[in-house]
Amino acid sequence: MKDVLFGGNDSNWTDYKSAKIIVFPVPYDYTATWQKGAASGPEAIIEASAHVELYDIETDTEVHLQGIHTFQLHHLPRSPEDMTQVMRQNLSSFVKDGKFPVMLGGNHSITPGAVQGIKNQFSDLTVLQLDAHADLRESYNGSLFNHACVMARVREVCPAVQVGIRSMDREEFDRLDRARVFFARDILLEEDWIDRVVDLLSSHVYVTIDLDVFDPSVMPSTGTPEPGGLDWYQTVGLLRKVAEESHVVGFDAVELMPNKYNKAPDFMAAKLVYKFLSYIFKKVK
Ligand SMILES: [Mn+2]
Repeated sequence: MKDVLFGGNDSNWTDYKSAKIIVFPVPYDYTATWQKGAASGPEAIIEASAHVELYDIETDTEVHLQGIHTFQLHHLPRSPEDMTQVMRQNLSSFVKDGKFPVMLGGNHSITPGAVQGIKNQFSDLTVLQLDAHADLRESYNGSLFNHACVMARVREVCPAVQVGIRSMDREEFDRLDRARVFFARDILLEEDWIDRVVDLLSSHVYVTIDLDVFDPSVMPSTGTPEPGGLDWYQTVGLLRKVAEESHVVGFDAVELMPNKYNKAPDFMAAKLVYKFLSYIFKKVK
């Protein structure tokens, strides 16, 4: 991966020590089941981020002034088990150092290790998952850490709330905690869904955003695009409320599979990351 920095050259990128926000690109996709290509997701998001306006109208803030450090990992192991350990160790030191971590995937299998590392510091953690898929398979393709098992592993660490779900197999359906799942179809029909999601969260929250939670008409660049997804304002509406009502301690945006002929989804992913940071740090000012 090229040495590029989130937010582009004009943003207040800094060294690790003075930054409050750590952007951590994790170009991992060895466990992809259908289309490969998520490994180039982080670079595409960072490249697009240089074109996102640094001023956010809605919050009237410039969150980059908190200091953003783009952390470069020099060796990413191939096996999902070893990668999970690398995520756990790095995330644990980020939060110990008082940093706010943002992981850019790569495929979804980077999340359990991140959650394990953060849980060391925040014992009452809840994970909020935005995703088309339940990801509750016990194991897949011989691994407990395949992207299809992400939420099965997360739920061994802490409680989770699942939003935007619209695809799973029967075995996963039996494993759902129905009181903590918001199907995409129900979201379209219910007005109070955001409040009900927020009510289920604890005070410390980690958010994992699988970009396939969006409808493929607005986010076509994912490995497994599922019709019937969320739109931009539904998604940022939820993120805004979560940032206001809970203490978000980190998040990831995963599964971008860039298409060189359509850069709009890359820009959307970069804008989503910057927008969520603007909501989270609005309180800090
Ligand atoms: Mn998914």
